[in-house]
Order: sequence, then C-alpha cells, then structure tokens
Amino acid sequence: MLKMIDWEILHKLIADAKRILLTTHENPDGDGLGCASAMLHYLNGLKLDTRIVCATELPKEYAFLSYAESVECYEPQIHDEWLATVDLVLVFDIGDFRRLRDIGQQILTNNIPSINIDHHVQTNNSQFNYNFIDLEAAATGEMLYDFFKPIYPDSLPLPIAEGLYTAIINDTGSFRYSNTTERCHEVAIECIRVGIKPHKIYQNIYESNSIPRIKLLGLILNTVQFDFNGELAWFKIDQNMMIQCAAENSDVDGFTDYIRTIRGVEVAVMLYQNGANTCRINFRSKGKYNIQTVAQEMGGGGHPFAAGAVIDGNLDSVAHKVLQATINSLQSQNNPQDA
Ligand SMILES: [Mn+2]
Repeated sequence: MLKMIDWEILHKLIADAKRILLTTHENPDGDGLGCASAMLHYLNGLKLDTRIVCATELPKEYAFLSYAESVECYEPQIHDEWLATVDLVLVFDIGDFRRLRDIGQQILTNNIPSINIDHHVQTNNSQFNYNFIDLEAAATGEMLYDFFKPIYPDSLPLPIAEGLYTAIINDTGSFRYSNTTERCHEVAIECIRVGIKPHKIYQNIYESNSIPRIKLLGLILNTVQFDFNGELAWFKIDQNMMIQCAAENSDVDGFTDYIRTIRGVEVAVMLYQNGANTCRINFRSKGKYNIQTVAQEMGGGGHPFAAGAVIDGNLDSVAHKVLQATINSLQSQNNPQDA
C-alpha cells in the first residue's frame, strides 16, 4: 500500500495529551461531525478532557449523532481560556486551514500541536504539524475506520459506527457518487453489523427538510438558468430570497446536488450571497468535467467533482465572474488543444 497513514503517531500524541480539541470546517457536514462524534466517544473512554468546537453551528439534521449535544459553536469568551490549555487538536475534513475561521487563529496563537486528517486536495495546510491525507478515501470517516479497527478488532462501538457511517453516506450521497467504492460498502456493512440503522440515519439527514428550505428550493427551481448547451445549470440565492422564505444559511446545503440531477446537466453551480459583501459558491459535476480547477481559480477548493469557494463581492459581479470562469473551464476541457 502506497498511502499508508502512520496511525501510531496519532496514538503517541493522544497518549501525551491531556486536553484535546476536535474540530472540522465551518458549515460542518456529516463527514466532519461524524468523525468528531466517533473520536469523542473514543477519547472520553480514555478519560481525556476533549471538546468538539466548530466555527459555525451544528446543522439540525445532525442532531441525532450520539455526541451532537457536545458540539459547541466557537465563542471567544466561552472557549479561549480552555483553548489556551489544549495540547492537541484533531482537525477533520478541512481541505483548507482557512475554513477553521477563528478557531484556526486560536490554534496558531496558542501554538497547539495539530493533526489534519483529510481526504481533500490540500490548498492551505502548512500550518498543521501533521497532515494525514488520503485523496482516495471517499470520506474522512473512511480513513478513521483504519484508526479504530485495530482498537476494536471484534466490533466497533455503536457511537463510532454511527459516526463513520454518517461520514460515508454524507460524502458518497448515500453510495451514489463516483467516489463510492467497495471499501465504502465494506465499512458500512461493519457499521450495520454492530447495529446502526441505515433508514434512521438516512431519515435524520435527508428527510428532515425545514419548510423554509423547501420554499427556498421552490424559488430556485423557478429561476434556475441553463448555459453551455444545457450542460451547465446555475442558480442564485440573494438575501431577499432568504428573508422571503425565513431560511437559514444551512438551508442551502444540498441544492447544488439536486440541480445536478437534471437530465443533460453535467455541472451545477450555486451562487449564494451569504453576507453583505460575500458569496458562497458550490460546484457539482456529474463526472464529465473537473470543477475543482475553477474552484481553485476562485480561491476555493474541494474535490474533482464537488468543490466550493467563498468570494468577496456582490452577487451580480461574483456571478458574472464565476460563470465566465466556469464556461471557460468547461470549454477548455472540451477542446484541450485551445486551452
Ligand atoms: Mn469529507
């Protein structure tokens, strides 16, 4: 095996630590949160002072996780004192150090030894002391399986299995995306064997849409635009739409995947004004086109077929820039000789 990760390093660092911070990227998803929940279960068993602190709030659909109530949203007056005493941080699924937001600054200020455990192409990870990266893993949770398996050779504890299963279904779109492998299913089988209930986890994540979210989806479906001979579908979400539907930030997650399901569409792009002068962009591809390069061009990152960026500017100017760059990128992939 070429990409063996030396989990012994992690064991040694944990053995030397007293206080451990677990965290993941802003707008956390089932991969980062599933990993954090599973790892908290393990570290609690070792009687270590461990906390999960994220840059933004826990989305409601992950409230079923065994340790969801332990997921805290970073606030300086609550966390800074504790963070100053932390002697190890495990960061899951981050892709880019900047997605830690203010927590990243605390890690640097307090000089906390850090391990980055991730399956993204790395855009900005030199701040971490250790980088455990496996680009072939469908989810960070799939990587953690290799850490936990030797600890629990007979059967994974249920909260750990629940975290790993959640991570894998999150990142494979419930075993539908191109990153789904035999190994994803093998880990899932083991999780089911110890008692996780796939339909329960599925319902919690995918059948718990809020009314504002469905109303917002209605607006999007009415305004989705097509370009590039129908291969590119894109939609905008502005603050008026959010207010009209009483939607929250996390309500927009997953819309880009849904728009990609349209027949003939190869690439879907979301342009979401998520602040006064900032926009969140999501790119999803069915597999014909790589959209990671255009995300990187826009200062973001991700995977070849699922990527994103956060760009300063108003929605119209950002939309113009992003769509132009996307069309150029698709064009150059169709005609590599012209690029
Ligand atoms: Mn992931």
